[in-house]
Amino acid sequence: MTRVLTFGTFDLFHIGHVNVLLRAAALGDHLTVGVSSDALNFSKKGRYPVYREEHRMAIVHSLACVDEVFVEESLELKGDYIKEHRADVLVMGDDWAGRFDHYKELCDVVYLPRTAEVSTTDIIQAIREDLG
Ligand code: C2G
Repeated sequence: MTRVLTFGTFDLFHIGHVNVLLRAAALGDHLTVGVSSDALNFSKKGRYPVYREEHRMAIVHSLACVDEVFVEESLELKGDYIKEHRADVLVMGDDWAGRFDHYKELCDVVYLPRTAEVSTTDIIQAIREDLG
């Protein structure tokens, strides 16, 4: 059984998120998703996600291709998460290409191409412009 692990915020869940999760799931038999905490997002981006972490986790967990979810508390803990979840493959979008190559000691590391022309930031911007 091949266990796949991926991470993300998955705020304002959109088609790019669906695509990366379906492709991650297709690389193995079991998909675990680390959903980044509200606090981690605040420390990285200086703002909280629109949807709070319990809701983002519930949305991701509701997908048929996702077997397990947990809260990603820190970007630096990926090695621990890989071991804890016994991951054979770490999957990340190619916006992170090269950044996690050092985990190749622990498991395979695969970067998948992002879906073009959709992002949470653009959705927020479009809503602001429509309503502003
Ligand atoms: N994604 C994608 N195509 C898009 C947008 C996002 O393939 N158009 C992918 C990203 O590459 C990532 C996943 O969807 O693999 C989640 O994206 P984000 O929610 O933006 O996650 P991010 O904030 O980059 O994750 O340890 C990583 C952190 O959890 C941060």
